[in-house]
Amino acid sequence: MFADKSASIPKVCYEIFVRSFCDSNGDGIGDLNGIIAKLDYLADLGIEAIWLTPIHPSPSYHKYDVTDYYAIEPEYGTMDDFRRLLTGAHERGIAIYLDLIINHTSTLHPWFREARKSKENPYRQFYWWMTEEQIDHLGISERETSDDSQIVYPWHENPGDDEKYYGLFYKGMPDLNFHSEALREEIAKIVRFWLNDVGVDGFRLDAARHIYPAWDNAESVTFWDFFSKIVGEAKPSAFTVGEVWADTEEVAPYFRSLNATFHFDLSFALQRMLVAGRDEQIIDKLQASFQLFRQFNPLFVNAIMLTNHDQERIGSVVEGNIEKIKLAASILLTLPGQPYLYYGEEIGMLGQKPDPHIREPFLWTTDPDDPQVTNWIAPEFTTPKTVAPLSQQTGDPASVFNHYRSLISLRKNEPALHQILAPHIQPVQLGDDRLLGYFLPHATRPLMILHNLGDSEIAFQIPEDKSLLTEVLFSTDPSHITRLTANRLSPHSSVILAPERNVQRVAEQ
Ligand SMILES: [Ca+2]
Ligand SMILES: [Ca+2]
Repeated sequence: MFADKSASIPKVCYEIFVRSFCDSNGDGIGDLNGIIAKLDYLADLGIEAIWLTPIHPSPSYHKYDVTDYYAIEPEYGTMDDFRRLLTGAHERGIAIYLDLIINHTSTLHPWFREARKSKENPYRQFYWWMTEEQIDHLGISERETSDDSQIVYPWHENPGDDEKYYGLFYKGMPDLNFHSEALREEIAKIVRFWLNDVGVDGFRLDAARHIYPAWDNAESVTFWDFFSKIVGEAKPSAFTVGEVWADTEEVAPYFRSLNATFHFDLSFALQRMLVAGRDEQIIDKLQASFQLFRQFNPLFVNAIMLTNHDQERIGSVVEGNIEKIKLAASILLTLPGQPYLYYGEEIGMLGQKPDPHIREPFLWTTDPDDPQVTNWIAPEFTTPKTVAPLSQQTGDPASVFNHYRSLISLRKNEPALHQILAPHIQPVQLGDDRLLGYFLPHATRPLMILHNLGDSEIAFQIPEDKSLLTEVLFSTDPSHITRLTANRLSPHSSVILAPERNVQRVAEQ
């Protein structure tokens, strides 16, 4: 049931919020040709897969409410542009994942325009409809808010209709009802179109846990079995990564059919840890979640991130502290799994809610009139005054950008660092919760990683069985360049240690 895709699983991925990344035609809106122009940049950074936020026609700026699943949003380009993007990415060994939003459509989608006309309309069954009495009878007129939806009253008025429609996120986004076989067939056609006719490499699956509403939620996991079967039949190599924004326990069953799911619990734990400057047994928690995931799929892919387009940017979480921004990257890029960088993290972009401001324009150069820089929104957090633009960072060995670039390169070259399938990690006890230590067992070359989360220098004691790991592969502490010189780490610094080569050679003889 689980195909071995290890050889082709991208090692480092990158989420692009299309509207903000790069503009190619001077209208201030990021577009597909802008992304094509930056493929060399992404390849040089070491990216092997791009998750594009939605590119289908949609009335909103974020485009998570689709009106046509077969077309490209005109603001972003044409189908020809998209095909050229795909070709260009593939030439550079970069996969393209589409953001597929099938929990809901826009109210302007032709299906809903039809459905709302009458109860007899054949598209009526594509959505959820109930009278006030039915809603009250089932006790579902209100819901508890969740991390991904603040909506309390999910039933919305259709003028002149005694039935209301269900829209979990917003009245402009009616939820689709997958009890409809006709709808399932439409979704299958859409999947085949993008995988086979166009040739994308996979999907990021929006709102995967909400596919069925709370009162029917057991069906949500089962739905993805159906969906994955279609994907597997259309293109066995295609990759799926689900947004299951919930506790690890609720996430685990989705591995039954999806290749990967995003690890939200880890993302928030990393953020808390960086803010507090203290470990919260994060490695033990990771081990426990791996054990849980394995029960549903021995080849689970843990999709890890610091933040995404729905969370405040990591740069702002750590209040713009460059050392902590680098520390965050050092942790993310040394943990097992498949990391997803959110565009701009690699230059230390800042951003706080409301949502548009965690999605501000990428800062390519210092030129205030640089036509590549999008300007659909006036940035409040990421400006040349607060964040060094990329052009300033590329030549600076101490920049956030070069930190990311070196770590990504190391991750891709060290087998212990890019354990994606069947990952192994063990905590290393250092006797101080301001320190985070872990060991990555590996037959080729095991590694030990140490981070000082605190803001003062800390001395530590390395456990006896790890005492031979003294060769420095990477360090942000200037006192440890090639070897671990003393058992001390400077504030917010990290070291990646391997067994010393001489010792390794003796041991092998
Ligand atoms: Ca444009
Ligand atoms: Ca739903």
